[in-house]
This record gives sequence, structure tokens and C-alpha cells, in this order.
Amino acid sequence: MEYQNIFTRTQVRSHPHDGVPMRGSHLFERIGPGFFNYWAGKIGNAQFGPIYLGPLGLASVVCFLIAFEIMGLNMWASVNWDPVQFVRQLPWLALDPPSPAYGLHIPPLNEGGWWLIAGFFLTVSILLWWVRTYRRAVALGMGLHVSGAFAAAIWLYLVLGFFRPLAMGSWGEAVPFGFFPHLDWTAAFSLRYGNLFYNPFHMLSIVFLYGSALLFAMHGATILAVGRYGGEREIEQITDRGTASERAALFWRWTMGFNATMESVHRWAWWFAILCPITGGIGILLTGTAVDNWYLWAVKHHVAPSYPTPWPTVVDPATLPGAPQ
Ligand code: 07D
Repeated sequence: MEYQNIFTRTQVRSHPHDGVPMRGSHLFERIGPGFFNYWAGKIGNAQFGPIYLGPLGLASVVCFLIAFEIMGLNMWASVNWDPVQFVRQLPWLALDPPSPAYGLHIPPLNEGGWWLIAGFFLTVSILLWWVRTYRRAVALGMGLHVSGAFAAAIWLYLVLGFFRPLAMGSWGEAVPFGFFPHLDWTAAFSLRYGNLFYNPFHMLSIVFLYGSALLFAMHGATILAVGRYGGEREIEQITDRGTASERAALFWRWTMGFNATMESVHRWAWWFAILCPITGGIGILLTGTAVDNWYLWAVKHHVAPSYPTPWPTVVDPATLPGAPQ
């Protein structure tokens, strides 16, 4: 059969690789000896573990479990602790933020208090996991690009659940926990603020979202297509004539007139990916604070046309002479 290289065909097996020795004295060690899995090897590296959880990782997991438990138990309580209904209705169940009447005050537990507590622990968990990406990268002598990218996603998460509610003066502005409820919130948010499609930062965010998918498809396809020449083993490829890398570069120069390099394609990918939530977060922060209706904003700035009025102007009868005062 012709070699098309869609799935990994070969898997290298020996003893699990332990990784570099840990420096200094550690309270926590890496957990487990590591093991291989055939199916994991089909899509990535076949080796699982050993994992280094460490104190921050452990604290992050504990905080996540607390948040997850609070969400799950509140949803279960909302169906009178009926296990069957809990499973049946799970996609529709929610843990809602406090109502707008509470502003930024702390409400009773069953009126949004649990939402605040769950949100607090989820946020602490995410931030601790971020510190872990930072510290593991430093420990391995790597750059901080992964924690930078994760920070961009956390920016959008914090805007949605923390910064914008603070700016609007109400926890009720934040997103509920729940599968469909958070999607309903998204649709309602767009309608309330005059259609998010007219928000230029939502436009930008979509550009980077779709752009990321396009870049990922082009890069993945290009490298797989030269895998038959060892294209994925980048180091021998970068400068040599006639190599997989040069074919890949030629392919794009012939089809598009321009090509990425082995290095630049990863810069493009990183920038596109982080700019998606960075621009998104700016767009959400402006909504309701600086701009109340994105459609009217777009008409005002000649982004969208205003619709002609199909009917004669209606006069409010209450303003006519003789109307009851
Ligand atoms: C969500 C934040 C970071 C995530 C982190 C991870 C956990 C784990 C697990 C409890 C992804 C945290 C981890 C919490 C918990 C357990 C088990 C990153 C996130 C740190 N839109 N839209 C975007 C499109 C419309 C709306 C972005 C397309 C409508 C709102 C993106 C369309 C309406 C918001 C995007 C479309 C609407 C967005 C998200 C098409 C009504 C946002 C980017 C074709 C439905 C968000 C500025 C991202 C945003 C957002 C795409 C349509 C509403 C580009 C393609 C018109 C309210 N939309 N959208 O990276 O940033 O998310 O807006 O129709 O808030 Mg939109």
C-alpha cells in the first residue's frame, strides 16, 4: 500500500524513559514507573508517565475537585437528588451566579453563594496549574511560550467571570456553570448587546480562531506529506538542499508564492492561537461597559448599513392631545 502516513505506523519500544534527574532535594517525586499503551502510540507518544505532580499540581487538582463537586452536587440537588433525573437532565442543569439584585455582595449559598465558591476554587485551580506550567518549563530550561499561551486563555476566562462582572458591578453578569446553560448565556449575551457579530474584537477573535485551524491544517498536512523523506525530523532538514523541508518550502512557494520556515510556522501558530482569546477578552470587556449595542455602534461607524424604515413613523398615542394623563 502506498505510504500516506495518516496514523503513526511505527512505535519504538524499550524501557520507559524516566526523564532527566531531578535537581535539589524534593518533597515530591515523580509518580509511577511509566508504561506503554499501543493505542496512545497510534496518535502520539506511546509512553504514559512518570508524572510530576508536586505540591502546586496537587493543590490544583484538589481545588478543581472541590469546584467540580460543588457544581455536581448543586445540579443534583436541583433535581431533588434523583440520580436518574440527574443523568437524564445533566446537559441542561446549571449552577447559576447570583441575581443582579445582589450586585457584588455575597448572597446566601442557594442564591448564588455556591456559584461564587465554585468559581473561586476553579479559578485557584486554573491559576495553580498555570504556575505549574511556568515552573516545569523553567526546570527544563525551556522558554515560557506554553505558560504565555495558557495565560492568554486565562485572560479571557477571567474577563468573562471576574473582570467584566466587577466592571459592571454585579456577579450576575458572569457565566453560569453547565453545558447548555453556558451556551444559552452566550446567545443571550449576544442578543442583549445588539449582536456580537458587530463587535470588531469578536470579528478579530474569529479571524484568529479560523486562522489557527487553517494554519494547523496546512502545517500538519505539509509535514505529513514529506514524512516519507523524514520531514518530521526537523534538525537535519532545516538547511539541506533536496530534503523534505526544501520540498515542503518549494510546494508552498509554487502554490502560494511564499513559504514558512521550519521555525516561523511555529511562531505564526503561537501568535494566531494567543491572539484569539486576547482579542476576545478585549471585546467582552468593552461590552456593556463602553458599548451597549454593537449593531448601533456598527451603524454609527459605517460598518453596518442602517435598515430603511418600512412603515410610517408611529406616534405614541400617550403623547397625543386628549390622551389621559
Ligand atoms: C472560553 C476561555 C479560556 C479557557 C480556559 C480553560 C475550565 C475547565 C472543566 C468544569 C475559548 C478553563 C478550563 C473552565 C472546566 C470542567 C469539567 C477560550 C475560553 C482558561 N462566535 N461569542 C467567541 C464564533 C456568536 C459569543 C470566541 C464563531 C454569536 C460570546 C470565538 C461564530 C453569539 C463570546 C468565537 C460565533 C456569540 C463569544 C471564543 C459563528 C451567540 C465570548 C474564543 C460562526 C452564540 C467569546 C469576544 C476562544 C469571545 C466568543 C467564535 C457566533 C457569542 C472567536 C466562529 C453571534 C458571548 N466566539 N458568538 O478562544 O471572546 O474561546 O468573544 O457563528 O465570550 Mg462567538
